[in-house]
Amino acid sequence: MQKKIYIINGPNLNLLGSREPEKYGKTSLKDLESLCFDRCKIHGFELNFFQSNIEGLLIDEIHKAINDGAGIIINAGALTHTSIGILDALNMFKGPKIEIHITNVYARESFRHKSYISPVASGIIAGLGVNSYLLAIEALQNLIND
Ligand code: CA2
Repeated sequence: MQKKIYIINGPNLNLLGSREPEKYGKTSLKDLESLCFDRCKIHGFELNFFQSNIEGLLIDEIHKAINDGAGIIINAGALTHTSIGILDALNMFKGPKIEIHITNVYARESFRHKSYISPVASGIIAGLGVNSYLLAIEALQNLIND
């Protein structure tokens, strides 16, 4: 059976490609999903790609990953900097989990320098545009299959 990975996207990332392209790039979330699907296919991963603006739905998705996920890639958006609920849910997931950001959060406002997720992440990728997602899939491939 194929190993399933979860890519979980938080608030406002549904707007990808349509607003602030100088910051977040021109790729839409739909196009990003399809790029991720193609990359997962190469590595033999089944992909569950999810976005929500609602914190509880993101936590529900992490719970699904606890049941059947081999790895998690999460861009929790602004909730990265505030959510103990997401931290607690991620902490219960025992497999590899990669925190990602499109922008370099450390080059931005100081409130973006704090992440509740980083202490439980296997690794962090930030500032590489939507390529952060593809690099995280590569990282999971190493962490899961090696
Ligand atoms: O750089 C990232 O990936 C962030 O997680 C994006 C969040 C921000 O709050 C984090 O500090 C860093 C914001 C997501 C907003 O997404 C948009 C996408 C396109 C247009 C407008 C917003």
